[in-house]
Amino acid sequence: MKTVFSDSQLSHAPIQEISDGELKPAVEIPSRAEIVLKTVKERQIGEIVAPEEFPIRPIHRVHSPDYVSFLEGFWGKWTAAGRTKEAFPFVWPIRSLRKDVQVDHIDGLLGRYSMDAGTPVGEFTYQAARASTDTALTAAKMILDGEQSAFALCRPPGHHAGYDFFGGYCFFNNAAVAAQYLRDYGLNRIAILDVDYHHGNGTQALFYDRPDILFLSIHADPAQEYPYFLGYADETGKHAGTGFTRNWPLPLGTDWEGYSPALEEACRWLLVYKPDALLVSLGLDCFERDPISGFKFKSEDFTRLGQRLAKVGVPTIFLLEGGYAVDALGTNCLNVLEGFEG
Ligand code: SP5
Ligand code: ZN
Repeated sequence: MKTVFSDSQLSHAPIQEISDGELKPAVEIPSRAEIVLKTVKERQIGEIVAPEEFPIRPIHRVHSPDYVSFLEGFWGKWTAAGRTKEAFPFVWPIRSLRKDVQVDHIDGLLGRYSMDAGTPVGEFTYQAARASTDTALTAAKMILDGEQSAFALCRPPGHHAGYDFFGGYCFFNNAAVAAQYLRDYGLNRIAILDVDYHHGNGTQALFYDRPDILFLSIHADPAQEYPYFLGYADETGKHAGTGFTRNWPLPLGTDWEGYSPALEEACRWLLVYKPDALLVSLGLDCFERDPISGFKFKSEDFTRLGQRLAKVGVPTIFLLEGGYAVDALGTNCLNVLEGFEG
């Protein structure tokens, strides 16, 4: 299968992040993409192509124009306020505060358009996020042109980003933008299977009331893990989308044996739904040595995952999401892709 990637996705280079009551070295870093790219070359799974540059329209089909403008203009406003380093939001318009005021202060805007304080925003974040989404869209176009599979080496990741917010290291929801693009260009039913360790709250929320984009997610129980406020088993969609979202929250410590029954169920839903295309939100953070996660996948288990997905037998786009054990990330990612190719 072909891999899509652009060097400008490396320009977003966070230094630190806030977690566990500390400022720690950032984990969503450029070397993640570099090691995956290096392993793609070593294992020779196919050609590596640069993404096409898409206009803003496919992003506006999923994200609010004011949110997109905020990200685009962010660095100018931030530096005009005298700030020189990467930004973190720290105040949010929750519940009893006002949501109807138009804040203009950059600190207010950061809170207005974010879900957490763990996602640094820097000088090149917008540019890198656009390139990451271009990568996803280029892979989608390959499927429309008749390819059976494609690998979108997306970075920054996307699945936590929602209609008008960033968070969880995500800015534009690459999988969601690609799914909507496939709908807009002729496919009728799209399925998204999210196997990142964390629940894909952004993707779920974007399509929660729609039957044309099935969202399935297997992840750490949000009662015990980020993002805490979405991803429970009783979330199954609403209105016309009722029954078109499914979640399999699993306990910390889950290994392949504990995981595969959920994967089997998810694959059965895919067989029933018969999508025209499958998008896999491919996090590799279920790995046993992932520094921020609590599942117990071994590198071989990622091969099994790819093999199982191949049996679904649908044109498939893999989109990179999380995974922070950088030394093993190339191996684990390519194990999925090679398992899929057989
Ligand atoms: C795309 C993706 O995988 N985003 C994940 C964002 C998770 N951010 C919260 C990190 C919290 C880390 N807590 C680690 C506790 C381990 N001791
Ligand atoms: Zn994750």
